[in-house]
Amino acid sequence: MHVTALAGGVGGARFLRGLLAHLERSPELRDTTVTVVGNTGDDITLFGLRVCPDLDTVLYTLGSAVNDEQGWGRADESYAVHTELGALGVPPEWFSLGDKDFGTHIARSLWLGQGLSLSEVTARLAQRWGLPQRGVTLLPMTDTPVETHVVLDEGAGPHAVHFQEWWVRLRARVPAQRFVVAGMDRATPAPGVLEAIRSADVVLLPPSNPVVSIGVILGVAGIRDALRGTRAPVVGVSPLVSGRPVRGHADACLAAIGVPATAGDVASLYSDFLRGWLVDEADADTVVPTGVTLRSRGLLMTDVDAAAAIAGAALSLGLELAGK
Ligand code: FO1
Repeated sequence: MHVTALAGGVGGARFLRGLLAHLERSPELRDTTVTVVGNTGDDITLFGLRVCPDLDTVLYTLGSAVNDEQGWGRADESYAVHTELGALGVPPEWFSLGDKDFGTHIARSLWLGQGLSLSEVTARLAQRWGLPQRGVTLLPMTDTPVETHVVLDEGAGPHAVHFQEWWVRLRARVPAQRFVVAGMDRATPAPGVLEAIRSADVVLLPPSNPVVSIGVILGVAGIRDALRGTRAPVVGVSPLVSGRPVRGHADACLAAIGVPATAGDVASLYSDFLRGWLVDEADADTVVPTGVTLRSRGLLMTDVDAAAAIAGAALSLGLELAGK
């Protein structure tokens, strides 16, 4: 069996870690392969290095190397380079890159500079973290450099900042007017992305941010059409519980696009291809688009076991909808 998942940052990575745990614990599912299509809208160039936070969060989480408390970056990390850059007055001081994490960005930037595509670089990094051995292929949504920018209207009037500046420095507290993904007009899906969606048995949408993670992936030409056309049921997991994001600032992102922060309204964003929607038991009475099968259960990914149960429930719903 083959499962394809579209993933953003921490929520996506934790869900995928749960999915792998579920597959590895279920004898009948053990041969399942998983393709992850990762968001690259969060990418940023800092100190001349290309940083891909969402891809790295998936790599480190599946490679058992993530800082579990913060959900991103490496465990047992030190910050000597970051501190030295601060002493030198080299901005930005608000974005912390650890020393081990710097290694990833140096290798990635070196390989990109040698002419490798982001897909090829990501495959090398995935090897480092043992993903292929676990049946996982991690693909960036596109090899074209893209960056999400956030249009704000504060102080000097409308101006745009990089997504990371809004998310990390401003903590999404300044209302976003809109999101603009620079480079998206030229972006084409990375090799294998459309095939992975078209040939999947089930497509999963983890509880990732519906606007700046899943929404950005859906903006790459051809991906939305592939989801509409695939024979695989597309099943999603709500990133909201009782109208609040489990983590992150999905509510602020939904406000910017004028969508109410409810589990049902997030499902409506996917109504042209969604077949199944898993919500928290607190949202069991939410209204979903016609034709979407709604299921409810606890959705807090408090540990790997909880995430495995949630991923297992999403996969079971997909298999049921596929008649398998
Ligand atoms: N998030 C923060 O809140 N503060 C940081 O300093 C920070 C640094 C960072 C470095 C590498 C990386 O891969 C992720 C990092 N994140 C940081 C997380 C990141 O900003 C976001 O959580 C994602 O981009 C949203 O999916």
